[in-house]
Amino acid sequence: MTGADDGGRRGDYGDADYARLCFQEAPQCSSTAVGQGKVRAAGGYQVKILHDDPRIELIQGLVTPMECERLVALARRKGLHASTVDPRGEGRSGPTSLGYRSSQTAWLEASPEDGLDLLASIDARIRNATGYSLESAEDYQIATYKGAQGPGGAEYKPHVDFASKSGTERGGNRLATVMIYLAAPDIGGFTVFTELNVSVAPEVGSAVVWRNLKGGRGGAGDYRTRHGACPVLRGEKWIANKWIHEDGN
Ligand SMILES: O=C(O)CCC(=O)C(=O)O
Repeated sequence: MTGADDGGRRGDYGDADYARLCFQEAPQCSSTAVGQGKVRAAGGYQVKILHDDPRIELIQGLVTPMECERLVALARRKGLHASTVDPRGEGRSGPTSLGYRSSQTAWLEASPEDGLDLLASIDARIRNATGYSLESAEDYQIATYKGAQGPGGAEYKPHVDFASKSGTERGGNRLATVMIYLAAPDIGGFTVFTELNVSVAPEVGSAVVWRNLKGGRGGAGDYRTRHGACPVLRGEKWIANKWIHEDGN
């Protein structure tokens, strides 16, 4: 599935928890300092449990630094465009950024030109580490955020990843999100879960994973998973999103 918009779901502006997590607490904490500090092994990876319910996990070293660089190069080659979102959260109807998502994105399709060998290999690792089927997953969305001091650093304000209306998504709703950090900025760019008081420092090659629907397939959207990407203040941040849908899971 390819599209100009990412189906991202609108959040609120002027969010106090977002600001607090991004600007007051984030500089002191990182994925190693937040959460309950529990670790488990899955599919040969070390998985840090950042939050229990809903479960937010960090799969460490899912992708090597060289592979991260290759994904960035593939996205540059494909061409990056201003990120867009679905204003109503009803499907993939964009395109607009509505002033709350200021990253740039490219979609890598399962084709040799887009690095099929690498994408298929990462698919297999995600399957092993999470147990999810990727049968109805979307293509990899690569996104980049450019840094700037003060206002202007690219960000993605708080939102949820699921669609508010069921039945509007091909393959069902977005059951789970796997978000891989491909490049970490010098300052800023934490991923913050505003309802859970969790902030995650970008760690190259690691992936944050969470389930968007309560109880899994057929469940209602879990608004506790509301999250945002804090402004990047210096340097550049790159991520790869893999949205796993309900069908096959
Ligand atoms: O970049 C991040 O840390 C979060 C990205 C995100 O929430 C999204 O792309 O939906």
